[in-house]
Amino acid sequence: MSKQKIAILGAGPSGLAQLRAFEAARRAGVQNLPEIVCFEKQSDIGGMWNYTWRTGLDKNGEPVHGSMYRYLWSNGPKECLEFADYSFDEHFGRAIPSYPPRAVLKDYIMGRIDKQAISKYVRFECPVRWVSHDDRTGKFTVTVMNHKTGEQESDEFDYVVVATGHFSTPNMPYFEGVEQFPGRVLHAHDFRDALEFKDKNVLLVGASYSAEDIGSQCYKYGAKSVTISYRSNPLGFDWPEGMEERPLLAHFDGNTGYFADGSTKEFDAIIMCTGYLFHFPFLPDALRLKTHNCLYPDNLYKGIFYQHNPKMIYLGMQDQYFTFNMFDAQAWYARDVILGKITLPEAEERRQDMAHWLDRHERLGGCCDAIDFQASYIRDLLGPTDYPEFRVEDQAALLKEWQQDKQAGIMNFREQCYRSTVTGTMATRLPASWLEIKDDSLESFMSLDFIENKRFDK
Ligand code: FAD
Ligand code: NA7
Repeated sequence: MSKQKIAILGAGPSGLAQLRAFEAARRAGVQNLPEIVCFEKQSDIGGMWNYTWRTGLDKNGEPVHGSMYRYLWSNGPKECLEFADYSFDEHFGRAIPSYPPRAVLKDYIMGRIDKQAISKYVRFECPVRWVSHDDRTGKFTVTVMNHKTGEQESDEFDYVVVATGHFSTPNMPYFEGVEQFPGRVLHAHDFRDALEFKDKNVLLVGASYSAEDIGSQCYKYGAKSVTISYRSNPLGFDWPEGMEERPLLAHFDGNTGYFADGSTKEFDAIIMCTGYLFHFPFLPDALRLKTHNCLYPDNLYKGIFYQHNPKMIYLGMQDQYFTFNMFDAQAWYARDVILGKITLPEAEERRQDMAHWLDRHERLGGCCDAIDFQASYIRDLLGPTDYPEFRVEDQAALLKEWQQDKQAGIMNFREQCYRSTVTGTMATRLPASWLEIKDDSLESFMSLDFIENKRFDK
């Protein structure tokens, strides 16, 4: 029998999790592993965690994937994204604080990957152009643009794993008068450096993670004022002086914004923190996941297998409280289905399973409920695979503490410390406040004198 072939689209944390899952099987002595090709648009692995100064198009004329910005620090405790098979202790050799900057987290993600071992699977600068499925042969054809050779290439595969992320294509609303606004209007996707907004009156539209974090960044790096405009609910934090929330923007007149409560304010810049579109321009209707950002997209059995063609596998398509270890749980499960260790039930049974989760999803109350929901989703995946235990329910408890810590102080929650559920190590403390530490490079962060946390255990 010829070897099965798998295409992994994207080498961010989700695609890397899939590569790692097969690598773990290889190390465990599993024979006849499938042939794997991972197609990556960028010239390196790491996905969203690759900071790029570019906006718009990349050097090959492809849409820039990156939405991360300078000075970005983890927005949740690192203890809730720790890989179960590669701890922070193993990587850094000592305890570090719970909220590292982007470069530190990227270093950790990269540390698990044996670059030499995986480089033989990853084809860089190869954006996927199209995927089709032949119902007669049961095979997929994946067509990519190989920017290194300047040629388009096609190959056949038995499975396709879509790991292209979903925080890259801006959802950009229109507000009347915005075309006459005299200052800069950008989406969070194109935000790079908070210093650009020093001494400026900045308006952020949207009331979720991007608004909260970009707003805090702008405050930290000297914006004159930060106004966050919400559509449904305010973020509701106790903002420092100079930051405020207002209801939805109605329209602009020149540089004046008019809000739903009748209030007005003048602005120098507008940042649309209005979320992202699920965008798969390389997929035909029959294979394409259609959803908005939520914890349980419909038509994905186990949150992974596309109902209409379960050999079409999606990783990381959920809204995320959990990230890296959830992608791992998904990748290990997908691997075991591909290897035939787990048998997928028939379509009707898959539909019933999804209906159960969708019903629970529909009835979710607040964020604690949502955290428990995602934890039990992960627990459901962990059961049948050999992914190491990481006490996901204890991590859910930490995520609830994180929520409370943010309520207690949106500008200093990153000074809190949590205990690893993987190693039991207590995080060290930052030697100064988050607002004071402005250099976020790996070298600078790792040279800080972290404070041992023997007595302080939340
Ligand atoms: P991505 O990281 O987006 O990777 C997808 C990969 O697919 C990319 O390498 C991309 O180049 C590639 N790709 C896309 N299209 C194609 C194509 N057509 N062909 C080939 N390759 C393609 N998570 C946290 O845990 N903590 C945080 O603090 C945090 N902060 C965040 C801040 C921002 C601003 C954003 C946008 C996200 C943040 N996240 C955070 C979530 C983050 O998205 C995940 O941590 C993680 O990067 C998702 O991994 P992924 O592999 O699913 O997607
Ligand atoms: P999210 O979490 O999807 O949130 C999008 C926000 O944008 C949300 O508050 C929406 O309001 C708001 N929104 C969307 N459309 C509009 C319009 N038309 N007008 C006003 N407000 C709007 O995206 P984020 O970018 O914050 O976070 C995504 C990831 O990036 C996250 O994982 C982070 O780690 C970084 P709603 O509440 O729906 O009314």
